[in-house]
Amino acid sequence: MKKFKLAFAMSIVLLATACQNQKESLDAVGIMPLPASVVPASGSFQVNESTSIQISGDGEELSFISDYLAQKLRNATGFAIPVSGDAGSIVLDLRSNSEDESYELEIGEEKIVISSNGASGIFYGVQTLLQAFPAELFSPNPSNQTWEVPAGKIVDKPEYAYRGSMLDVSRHFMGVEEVKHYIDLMAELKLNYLHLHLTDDQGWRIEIKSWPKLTEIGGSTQVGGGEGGYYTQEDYVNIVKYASQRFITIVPEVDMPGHTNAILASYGELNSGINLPDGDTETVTKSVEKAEEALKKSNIIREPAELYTGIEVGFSTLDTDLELTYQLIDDVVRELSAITPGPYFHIGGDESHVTKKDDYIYFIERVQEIVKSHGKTSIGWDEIATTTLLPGNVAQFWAMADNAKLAQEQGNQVLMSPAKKAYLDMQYDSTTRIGLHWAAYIELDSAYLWDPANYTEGISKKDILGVEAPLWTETVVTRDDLEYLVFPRLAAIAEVAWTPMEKRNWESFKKRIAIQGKRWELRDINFYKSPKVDW
Ligand code: TNX
Repeated sequence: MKKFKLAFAMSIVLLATACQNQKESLDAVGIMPLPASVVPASGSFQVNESTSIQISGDGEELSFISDYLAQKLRNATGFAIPVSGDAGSIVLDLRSNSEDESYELEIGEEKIVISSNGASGIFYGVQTLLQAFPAELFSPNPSNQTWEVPAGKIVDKPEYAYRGSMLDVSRHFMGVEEVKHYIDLMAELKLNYLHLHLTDDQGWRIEIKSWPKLTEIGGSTQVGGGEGGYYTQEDYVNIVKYASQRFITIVPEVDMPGHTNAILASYGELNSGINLPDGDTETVTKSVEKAEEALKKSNIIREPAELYTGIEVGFSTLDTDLELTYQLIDDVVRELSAITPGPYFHIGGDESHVTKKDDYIYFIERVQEIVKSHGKTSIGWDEIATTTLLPGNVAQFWAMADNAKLAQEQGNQVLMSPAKKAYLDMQYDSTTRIGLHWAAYIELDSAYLWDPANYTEGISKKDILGVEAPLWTETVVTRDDLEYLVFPRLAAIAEVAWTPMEKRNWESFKKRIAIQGKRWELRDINFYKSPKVDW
């Protein structure tokens, strides 16, 4: 009897070790966003002291990517991981130099090959490979363990061309290091556009050399009255470069003609004196009319507006009849376009509640021409679709389905950021410490369970440029605040934008996001532990 008990105990131990040694399958490692196709094979590849990286193909981009991969592997494993053009067990094979974002990742027992016709494809293949390792690979400290990836083949490409996020650096300013930290985390999710909301009523955050008071005065505060801040053009160039190395294009936004109190506080000569921060829309509109009449009758002396540190919206407007307004815009668009390599310039255009409709139309149409004259394509919040859009310009849907439809009818594409699904500043539920809830409470499953191509009547896949998740920062002060609202929802939005609808599945996402959670945890990312997930 004793013998039998012993044998039984031993077999349990053996079974347990066997289970432990049994490698995960490539389709269970938790790749985020889910690739288009994953075919697991038996066996695994092990990184050890003899592992090296071989690059095949040319260019600065490829050498950046190989260093990026080598650095991550070195940090975690402590191995040397040399990079060369001659030989290596991890091969980065850049076959041509197109814009191709698709890639193949083949993991065999002796060799790993990532191939693509574009450098961005190689970069995404690297992101996928890193996620195929144990989560500890993401720890900043080396750990002593085996570093294995299960064998198999992944063939992958994104569903949408534009996969983005937005940071509102106006309501609360965020320094260059904070933005870079955000870029790092975006890149891991294969996001490729970062929209910077650089100006709003509360603050102007980008140096404009020909209008220095925009930052001197307009950048001097923020929501709650803190000291604010701004990027010098050098800072901005630095961010643009850091992002582009990680295949992220910066989209600068200068919000106008509303959301412009910081401009009007900086240059009194631009202020028609009709911005009144309080009052509901109707009373504000009446005041506008009164003020306009007064302006016409008298030679009113223009005075700077007061700086604004509250969180109301819709009370300010540029003077659309004033030539100096367009001089300012031309200078701003010119200076900012010259340091923005990406194709887009975001002109805002939202919530101009105190701009008369005809003035708004005249203004947006004229500003689109200015942007075009500086070689850029305009994006604007969905309200701009109530004007005549230039071909190729993009309306960013956030609230009004009718506006998205107006853009589509004009033959223009829509960028999908429905506030009820994609707004990262919305609270998870009524107990969330920070955030707003005017559009919805957005739990993780809600952020995941929607289809951009089936969200708005009349807007289908071909009308959609992509998906963007904005973070408005009225209530976001620290890095912890930001991380808490952004993660894990940004991963959900990244998958909405990357993975074809027919492949997406909440149960699968739920399992993979728990693994992603470990990767974040190892770096002290303050993500929200949604009760919908078994973390
Ligand atoms: C609406 S969305 C705004 C922003 C606010 C945001 C808060 C949009 C185009 N305008 O000015 O920050 O709500 O959720």
